[in-house]
Amino acid sequence: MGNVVEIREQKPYSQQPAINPPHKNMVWIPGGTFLMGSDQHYPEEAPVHRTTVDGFWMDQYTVTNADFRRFVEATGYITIAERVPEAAAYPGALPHMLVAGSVVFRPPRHRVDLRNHFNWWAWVPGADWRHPEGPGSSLDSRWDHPVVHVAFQEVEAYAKWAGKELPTEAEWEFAARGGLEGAVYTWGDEFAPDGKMMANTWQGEFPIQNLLLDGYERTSPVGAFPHNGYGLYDMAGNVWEWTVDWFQSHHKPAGACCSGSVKNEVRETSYDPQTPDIRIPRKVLKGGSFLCAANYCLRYRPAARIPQQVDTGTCHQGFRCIVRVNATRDEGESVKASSI
Ligand SMILES: [Ca+2]
Ligand SMILES: [Cu+2]
Repeated sequence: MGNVVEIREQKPYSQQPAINPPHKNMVWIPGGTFLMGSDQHYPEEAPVHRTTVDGFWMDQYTVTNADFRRFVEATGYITIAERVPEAAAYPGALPHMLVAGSVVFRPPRHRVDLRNHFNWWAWVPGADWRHPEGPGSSLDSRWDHPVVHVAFQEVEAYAKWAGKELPTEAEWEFAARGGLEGAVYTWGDEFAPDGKMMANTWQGEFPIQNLLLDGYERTSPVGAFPHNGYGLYDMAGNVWEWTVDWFQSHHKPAGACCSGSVKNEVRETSYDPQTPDIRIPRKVLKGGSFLCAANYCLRYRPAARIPQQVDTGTCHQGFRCIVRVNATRDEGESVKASSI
């Protein structure tokens, strides 16, 4: 056994000082044991439990429209929102739903029943990552905003293309907490310290009154708000972020206010109880979005989580990537060993 291996065993990667980011705009998340979840908010976040994650590198920013354009230009990738759904895959779907499109937030003019999310979510033909609010909208002033309307498979494809991976829910939450044990928000326990807005959320009465105290009605440029203790931006608000974990809950998700799963709602109501195998699995989204408001969905917190069907992107869902060191550990060791 060579010296190199012995040194590695004495000093695990997660405790090593981080010096060489594998890509630009990535920071080292040291890993450790932390209190995951919350007992003070929504039932799906409970119970608080100790969780341990290894160290890893994480994108400081969510993937932007400019980043995603580079991926699409290099690979020719066509997202789910840009494809016409196959009728066979959506039995019972109305013909007008079988067009390329995605789910967009449309603020109602009057106070509405908060129990019915169709009051503000609309299936919009032609909505996709290049047209966040549908035909007529564009990315002209939004190349530095998070890409949205991305379903899980394109997020996975992007990560692979970039030589990165997607975080687990535990890795994401550990990183979001920025070293603050048990704090409500990624920056502490007070929503707006000294009146300062720390994230792009919704201020006012959702969904009819947006006071715009943070300056943004929809997405904001990545990095527009202060970073957390690990140098990560937008770990609260702006857009929900995909993780690789399948959603599980001991409780029925309370409303799933922000999931915006209009298209899949159609599929669910068309389910034949005899064929449960056509159900669409759901992953955990983290971080909350510009649509999260205290009166309805206080989810711009690291413990918050909602389920989302893997085939569905919306106007307030994006992602960021990580790089795990153990994935390259063996390679690094053999390189090191052979150079001795
Ligand atoms: Ca806002
Ligand atoms: Cu929300």
